[in-house]
Amino acid sequence: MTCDQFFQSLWAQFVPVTPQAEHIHALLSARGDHIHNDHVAFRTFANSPVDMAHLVPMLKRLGYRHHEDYDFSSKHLSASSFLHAEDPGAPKIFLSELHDDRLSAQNHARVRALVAQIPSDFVAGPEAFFGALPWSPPTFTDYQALADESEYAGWLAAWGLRANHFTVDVNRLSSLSSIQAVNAFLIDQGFSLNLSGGAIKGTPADLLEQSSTIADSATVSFADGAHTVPSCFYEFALRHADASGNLYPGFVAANANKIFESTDRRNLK
Ligand code: OOG
Ligand code: NI
Repeated sequence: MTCDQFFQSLWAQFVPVTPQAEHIHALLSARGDHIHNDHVAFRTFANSPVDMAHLVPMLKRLGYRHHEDYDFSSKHLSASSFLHAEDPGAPKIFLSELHDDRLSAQNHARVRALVAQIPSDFVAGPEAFFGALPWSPPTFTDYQALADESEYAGWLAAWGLRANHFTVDVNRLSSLSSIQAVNAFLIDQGFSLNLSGGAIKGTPADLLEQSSTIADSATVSFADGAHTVPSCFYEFALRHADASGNLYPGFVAANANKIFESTDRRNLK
């Protein structure tokens, strides 16, 4: 699988549960813009057959190398970023994992019951990121109990490994040149922004300014019936040049900490 095919497949799984993404694309295209993807993000469970240690070799196979690590202790998450080793224009990848052993005993047990179902060879290729749920769907009660303590845990139990957002590379837009302008455009078009920590995450001094929409909602088949829950969202990133004139390639933990909340149920439209 080539890197292009990988992102095409991710997009094909993302759009049906994130109709706003196609809508935003159409609106920007109509203004003459070409959309480039800055990055995608994946979520997973630590200490499992789908943990970062199992997934990173698949990213390497696609040509990626590890860049940096990030820590989100209040959310019991850790994460790493990956850059393409040869193609600086390729999308970046943000991969995080939940340390469920730091949740309550009940929710730790709920996660372990899901993890126990994952075939040991589930991660055999980059297809592992294509949204096939590695466990049977949880009950809605378990989903809610997980999400009450960790929105991330609930989301991951329901959705599995898939691109939870794509990101418009604002540096490469021609019709909008600041995050302020992007946000004004989105609000004008009726989209809801994730306002956690403010509509704009980061400053020029951080070398990365970001904003994101509130996730769409979609119907998930839980073990005991279908329910509408937050699905996936869209992000916008403007990168600034560092002292040597290179665009900052990493992520900013304080920004990311707020972007995670784009899929919180309290924001459900
Ligand atoms: C990832 C949140 C972090 C960024 O650009 O900092 C992020 C997630 O929601 O899984 O996307
Ligand atoms: Ni992101």
